[in-house]
Amino acid sequence: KKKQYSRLPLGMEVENKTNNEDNIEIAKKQAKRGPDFEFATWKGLVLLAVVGVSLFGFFRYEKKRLETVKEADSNRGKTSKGYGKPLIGGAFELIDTNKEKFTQDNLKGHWSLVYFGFTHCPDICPEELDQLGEWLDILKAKNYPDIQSIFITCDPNRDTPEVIKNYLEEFHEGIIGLTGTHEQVKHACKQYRVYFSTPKDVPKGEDYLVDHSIFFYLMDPQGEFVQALGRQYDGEAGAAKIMDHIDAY
Ligand SMILES: [Cu+2]
Repeated sequence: KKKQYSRLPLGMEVENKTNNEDNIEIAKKQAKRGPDFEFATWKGLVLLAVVGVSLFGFFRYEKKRLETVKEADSNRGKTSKGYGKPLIGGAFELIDTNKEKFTQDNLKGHWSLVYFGFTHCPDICPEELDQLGEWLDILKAKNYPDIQSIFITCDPNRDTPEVIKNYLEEFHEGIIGLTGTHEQVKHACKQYRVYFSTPKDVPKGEDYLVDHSIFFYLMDPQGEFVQALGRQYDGEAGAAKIMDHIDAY
């Protein structure tokens, strides 16, 4: 004889119920519990949907996070085979606009954006520094931690601490300006793979060209390079990229 399982609540034991009275008993219980069962099922489905959507959201977030981590690692030159020397960044020693020493160690404990430029730059540096200000405002509006933004001159002959200080007053507040001797600046540029062609000894008043790269170098709170943000990250794309890295860190 076939047992009727189809309308029995889940988990209910029927294996040893053979006599008719028991079957009737079960049917009664079943009739009593029926609506509960349906309600439970409905609740279960809602719960399942909620869990499903949450998991989907979580995995999507996690996937994006892992992609961002992977991107940072590959930017650093870190491969699956191990940890190579980062291609960008490293020790440097410069002075800020208060003539205080500023080194690689000052990058630690904050996210930083490092930019190389020079105050005589006719248009690119002002545009880029405005761009930096826009990013800083977006991040602040979204309650991200303060980013330490650093302007390193590629023109130490002309860009003394005073000159840089006056220059940076035109831009977003809090930008740290750095300079140093010709050798110190040359070394810092080398560490960041920034092309440095500024002549060393130029008679006062004589004009010369200064080359520099148009990248913001995003450094993590350990002072390690994360990503170079070039022109393709203008506007909100750059702010979004920075926030992705902070979220993924
Ligand atoms: Cu410039």
